[in-house]
Amino acid sequence: MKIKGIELRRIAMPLKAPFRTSFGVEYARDILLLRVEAADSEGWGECVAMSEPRYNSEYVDGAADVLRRFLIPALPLDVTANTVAGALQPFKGHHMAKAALESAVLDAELRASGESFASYLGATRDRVPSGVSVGIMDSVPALLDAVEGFVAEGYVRIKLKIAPGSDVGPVAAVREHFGDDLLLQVDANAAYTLADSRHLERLDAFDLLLIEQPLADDDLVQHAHLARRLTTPVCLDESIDSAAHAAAAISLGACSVVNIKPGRVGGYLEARRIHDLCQAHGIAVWCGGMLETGIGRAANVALAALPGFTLPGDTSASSRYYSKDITAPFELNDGHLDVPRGPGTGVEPLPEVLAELTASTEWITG
Ligand code: NPQ
Ligand code: MG
Repeated sequence: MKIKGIELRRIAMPLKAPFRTSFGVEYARDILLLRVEAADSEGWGECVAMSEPRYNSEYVDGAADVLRRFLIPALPLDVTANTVAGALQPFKGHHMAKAALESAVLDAELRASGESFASYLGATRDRVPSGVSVGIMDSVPALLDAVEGFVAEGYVRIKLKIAPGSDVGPVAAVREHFGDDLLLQVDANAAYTLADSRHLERLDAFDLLLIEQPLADDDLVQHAHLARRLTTPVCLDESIDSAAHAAAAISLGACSVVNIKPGRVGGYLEARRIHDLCQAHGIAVWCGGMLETGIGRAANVALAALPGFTLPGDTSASSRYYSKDITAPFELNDGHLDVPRGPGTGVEPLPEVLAELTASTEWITG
């Protein structure tokens, strides 16, 4: 596929409500979109980096910079999605920037051939169960209200963000209020240390599906120690940057579940390799989320339809975060999202909405 040029577009998406985690609170999303213009198709990719490097080391200005200075110029003029990662390999890190570029190329390629992301990746289902991530709230009543609303909407699994000082209490209250049938899990975003093991053991009383990323990103060995002490399964998010990290974590016994985020691992092709590896080792996977617009969400839903994704993902409806999405909104249907089946991601930005939210655009030719 011959590439004519690539557009970098920054959009500002206000969040419906502030989203608080152990690393901070977000009020809006500052998102970098890529549009690859090829000879006879175009493709879109979404960069999931945050505006500040709080979730991981990437941030959106940094992603735009590395894309324009190094990654885009390194692409051969004639490229296929399969060869993108190899062409970008001389440049270390920057997985979210690389993932956005590979996704846009893959979208353009699949649109040209008429195949969907779902079909290309090997999806085996036509809808996926939808979970929701609930931010840290100011009070337990506010948290119960929020969870009540999501349960009423049909979300099949609730994930509570936790942090030291806001963990056992809120989790106990939610379990008590909603009963034993609620699928419930927690995400600490690396806020604890191994010295908190005894405290984290208290979460074992609440029959959680898993505890996500309790310890620091590079604490693989410490996660293995913690996993041996908890009955709650340990799931890794930030620690898993690649299939190689996943293999190391599995081999160490650092986790029994993996949260797969295509941005974090450098793209949908690496995401699929992690899926395959985990499936071969009996490690459950689920699809994480980074508050994507409809562009990133569509591709995530396609990935989540692969057979090894045996737990509900953070693949929520568009309305979880946004009153107006840039694509036709993803909507819950009996707690599920339909897997798009059109060419590429199967969704396109709505031109008027996109124009309204655009802060800047930049056109880059090889
Ligand atoms: C996680 N996501 O699983 C992340 C973390 C996260 C859905 O819980 C702005 C942009 C705010 C990305 C907050 C969910 C964010 C963000 C949290 C990602 O760890
Ligand atoms: Mg997480």
